[in-house]
Amino acid sequence: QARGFVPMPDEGKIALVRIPADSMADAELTHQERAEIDMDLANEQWEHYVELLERYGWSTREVAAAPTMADSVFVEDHVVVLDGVAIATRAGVDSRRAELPGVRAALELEDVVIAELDAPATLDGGDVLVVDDTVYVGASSRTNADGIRQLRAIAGELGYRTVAVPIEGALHLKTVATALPDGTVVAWPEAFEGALPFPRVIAAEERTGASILPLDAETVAVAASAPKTAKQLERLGYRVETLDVSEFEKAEGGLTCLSARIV
Ligand code: CIR
Repeated sequence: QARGFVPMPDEGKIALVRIPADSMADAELTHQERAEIDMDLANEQWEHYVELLERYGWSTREVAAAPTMADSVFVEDHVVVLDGVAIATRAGVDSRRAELPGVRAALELEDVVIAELDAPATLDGGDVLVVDDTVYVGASSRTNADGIRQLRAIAGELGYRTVAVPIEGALHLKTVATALPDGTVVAWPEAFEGALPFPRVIAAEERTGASILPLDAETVAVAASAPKTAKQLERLGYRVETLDVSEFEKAEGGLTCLSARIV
């Protein structure tokens, strides 16, 4: 029995965030060339991001700053939440594993059950997209077969089915596919081998437009780098908030990875 789409309640939404590291210029890069990051601008963009979440009813919780951990702003990669169970992941690059204890400490303050993935599993939260009762997991350079197997076991106990999705030329599944509040997936088809696995899907007009962040049942945040996709989603009837995340895009991150939405 599919659980069907339940609109996000406006009360009680919690998102973990972590202030950008001063060392973000040293962020991991996989598919991109290094470009100079303006840290003042990055901090300003991050403040706007947090303000927007709060404007749409999210309570934000700050994970303790980690100034020497270049990628620590991308909290989403360390936790996958399914039905009140927060699964602490095991990051796909060694350089990012030290980010987890801070995220875990923040999770322990919340009303969630904590589960974890064990070695040799690797999985980044950016690879996990939940739509209705299906967990799509990117089989990326960060998420290995054991990570998918362990996630499938936990998700199965909670009543979800898990679908592994090979992706190419993109860091994470959610770099190239995210879901609108009604469960329709917005995707960048070129990053997928063969047919897209999602039952309801539209193609984003720009690549960065495939990484959207639902704010409430009527509103989505879209990166300022994807103006055509913003228009496309407005035509579908959504209110669109655009956010400039240029400095995070230089670190190969996008809108979703800047927070972990845990409730
Ligand atoms: C990394 O390579 O891990 C970071 N530079 C970017 C992580 C982006 N995370 C995400 O999209 N969930």
